[in-house]
Amino acid sequence: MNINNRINFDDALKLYDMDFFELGEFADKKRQELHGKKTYFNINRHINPTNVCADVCKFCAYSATRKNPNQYTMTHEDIMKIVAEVDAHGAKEVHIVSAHNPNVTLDWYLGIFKKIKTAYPHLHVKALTAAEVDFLSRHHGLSYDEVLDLMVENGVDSMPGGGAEIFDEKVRDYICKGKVTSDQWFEIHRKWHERGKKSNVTMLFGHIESRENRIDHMMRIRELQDITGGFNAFIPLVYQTENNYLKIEKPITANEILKTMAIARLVLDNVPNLKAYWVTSTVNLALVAQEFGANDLDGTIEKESINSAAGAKSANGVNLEDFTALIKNSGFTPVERDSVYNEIKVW
Ligand code: V47
Repeated sequence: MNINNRINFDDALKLYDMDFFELGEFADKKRQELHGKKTYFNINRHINPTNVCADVCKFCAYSATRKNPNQYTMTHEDIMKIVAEVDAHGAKEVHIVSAHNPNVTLDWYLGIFKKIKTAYPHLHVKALTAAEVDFLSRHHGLSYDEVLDLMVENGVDSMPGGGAEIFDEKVRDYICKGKVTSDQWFEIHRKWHERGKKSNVTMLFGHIESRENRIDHMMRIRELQDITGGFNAFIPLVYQTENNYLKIEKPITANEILKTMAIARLVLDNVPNLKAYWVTSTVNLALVAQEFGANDLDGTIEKESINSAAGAKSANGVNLEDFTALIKNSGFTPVERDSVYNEIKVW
């Protein structure tokens, strides 16, 4: 196999039947060609300001309108208090993602970014998934362009990759009917990239989707990336099974997760970074994923509410010293990066 040749749908699917370790070696070769032994991470904090949601995604355990009776909506003051703490801890990025709350104003969603950027201009604001952009557009009668312009004006630096779930329309309809469609998700990211901005793209896998659905998901990403080059990282999110309405027969195996990572590294030849998001894969598997194509482990996170609501052990993040030691002890070089992958420090 020549890892520099573009892989088509059928060949990508066949990679699942390849010898596990041979596949890993191919992905590792590609990873080393791009990043050597460097594993990137950043010092960041996830803030999830409200869990009140107008949408009803079956996989979500975070939304207060489903099984979670504990509704909350932070005030701007609450959020600014958290930002002050995380800035004092040396975080470089705040990753702000909310549910789709119909009870708050547009200024509640957008004005907070301006407040953060005014008080902490050095902090990178990664905020609003395409699903939130679509919700704000529908709820406030604005076009996508108008919402995206307001994001830029208020200081959003980059967009996270959430809300992508699985792009196949049939599966998407089953797991999250009514929220942003696949075409709309891509339209929003295309428009964001056209503004000279970067974003990420996720894939929620390990539930009812097929291998074909995963490859199709990757192909659609590769297609837009050929046009805009705006995606920084691909982030496969392993489905967490607790406290939600999407029941599955068997949880996905570590073997299948690592194969999917490796295939993503090979298929997404135009997306520079593959993130093993330790929150959903566990830290241990994320460390192994470094040998299956992953070159980024996200960050220390500090607090996280969306995935931990569904069973992930990420509610309180990880300690920086432990995190970098684990990367080193697994044979890789921990490199602290900023949100757009400039290197800050080799640990
Ligand atoms: O879009 C919801 C997912 C996402 C579950 O861009 C679940 O750097 C697993 O997008 N099991 C939000 N996943 C998180 C996200 C993200 C995370 C880290 C980094 C970046 C980035 C983006 O969490 C949602 C949804 O796909 N999610 N429920 C669940 N039960």
